[in-house]
Amino acid sequence: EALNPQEYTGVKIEVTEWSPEAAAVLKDVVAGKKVYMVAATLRPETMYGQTNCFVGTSIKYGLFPVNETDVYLCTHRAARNMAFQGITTPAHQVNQLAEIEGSKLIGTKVKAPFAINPDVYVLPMDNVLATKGTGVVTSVPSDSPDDYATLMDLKKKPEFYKVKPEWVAPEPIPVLSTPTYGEMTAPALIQKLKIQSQKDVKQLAEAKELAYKEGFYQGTMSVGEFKGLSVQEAKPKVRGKMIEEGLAFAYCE
Ligand code: A2H
Repeated sequence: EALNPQEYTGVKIEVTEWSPEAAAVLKDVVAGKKVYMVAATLRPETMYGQTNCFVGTSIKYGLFPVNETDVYLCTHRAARNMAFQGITTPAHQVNQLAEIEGSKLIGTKVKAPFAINPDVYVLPMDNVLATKGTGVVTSVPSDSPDDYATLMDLKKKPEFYKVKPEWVAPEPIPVLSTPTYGEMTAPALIQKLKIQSQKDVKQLAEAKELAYKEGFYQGTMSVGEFKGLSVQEAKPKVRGKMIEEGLAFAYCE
């Protein structure tokens, strides 16, 4: 991977109401500031279909000032990369305001930019890697098999995962349509490959590959400003709009 840098879109998901556990740790530290959870995605064109924001419960997240008014929430590793990419100021400096465990963020209310239903919650996902992206994953269950499998688990066992049922979206939101799977690529593949839960990592890797190829090469947008355009054409356009509106930025690693 070191030889093949990945360009992500860092999506700014604004915190609108902390969970009680997060408020206890962070409220004073970020008083008067805007805090954004930053999710790294390779599929910016799917952001219309966000239904929640995932964190790893045992991952440690930091809060990092971007400028006078804004603060980013992500892993320290990602903040360091951002400081070296000129995303945060002063350049090359990582100034961590506070640290919080992912488990305490569960139930925090956030605003997902460009989402058709923007008011969503922070929920737990088992397979979030602390060593990739920002450690924050925005969930698009219509097009990401991992996201859909996790959503199924949370719906089936809310108590086990310590989430309130009302935090979990009842259904994925259609974003694009493909000839093979229609408007629900991820759910169709989950069914086809008989995936039971997020623990079926091997089949999920296969589903992810199939969903990505079908969506990218055969998909047509079914919602948003670029409705009717191919996914290939829409992808840079949606990304560009999000960046122009200050809702996202380029992030590499
Ligand atoms: B993608 P790659 Cl709709 N741990 O965004 C686990 N997964 C992570 C992560 C982390 N720390 N950081 C990012 N990701 C996910 C959207 C999406 C994504 C769709 C379909 C497929 C898809 C909505 N979730 O990814 O290993 C993020 O989920 C499959 C390629 O760098 C990010 O894009 O290739 C993707 O994995 C980056 O994975």
